[in-house]
Amino acid sequence: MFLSFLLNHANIIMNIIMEAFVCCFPCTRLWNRHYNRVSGLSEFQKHKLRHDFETFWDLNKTKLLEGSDFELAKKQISALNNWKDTDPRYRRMDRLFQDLWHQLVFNADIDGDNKISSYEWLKMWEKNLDREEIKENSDTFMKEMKKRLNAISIQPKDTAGGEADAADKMSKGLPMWMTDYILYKFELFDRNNDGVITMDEYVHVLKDFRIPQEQSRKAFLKFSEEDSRKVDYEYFCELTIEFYTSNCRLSKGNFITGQIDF
Ligand SMILES: [Ca+2]
Ligand SMILES: [Ca+2]
Repeated sequence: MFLSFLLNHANIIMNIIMEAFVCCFPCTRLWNRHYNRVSGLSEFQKHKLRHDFETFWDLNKTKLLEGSDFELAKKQISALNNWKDTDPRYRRMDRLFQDLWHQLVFNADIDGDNKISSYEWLKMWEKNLDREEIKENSDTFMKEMKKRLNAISIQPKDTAGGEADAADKMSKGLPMWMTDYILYKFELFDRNNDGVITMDEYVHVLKDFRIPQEQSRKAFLKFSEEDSRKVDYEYFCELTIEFYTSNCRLSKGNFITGQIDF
């Protein structure tokens, strides 16, 4: 009888014991916080998000995201693209980075040290991808995405008039600031500003983020279906949203950051 009670309530009992242990030994709180507490994301999702954090965000490789990473990003990206500070794309990047940094600190900086650790980054995504959170945000997110699609100056040539449909087809569940971030990433890759990302453009940009050319070529071939599918803004949005939201290893969006092994 007693054994049966223990078996039926094993989870609850373990949680009570763990909580009591953490109260008695505060150092275990730290251990839990850093290694064991992002349970809302799969190991696969964490792996993808850590790669994104290390490759595209923590540019000075301090394992922390700070204001200085954005300053470095601005320098690196404007040099890569020859964007002068009068270029609308530079101005948009500048505004975006300021906004991104404030949003990240507001949403992710749990310990208030004005730095985002990879743990805090994962916790933010765990919250973003929470089903209730998705439900609340999705309508507003889609409205913003449509606005970006309508306002963008580099309209995909073959999809005139299909902007609203394009937004409707997209997955949901991303924070609002991602609408600007996705446009910025597209403009970063689309070096000749013709509305399509080619393999050469993609490989060239990722080389600047220390991704080996052979690897980024393989990644491009995967998400472009052996270079048979045009990577225009609509498809890029689809892939990027898939990268952040999908828990399926077969999703083509998994490869959009140049990672091929998971
Ligand atoms: Ca850093
Ligand atoms: Ca922090």
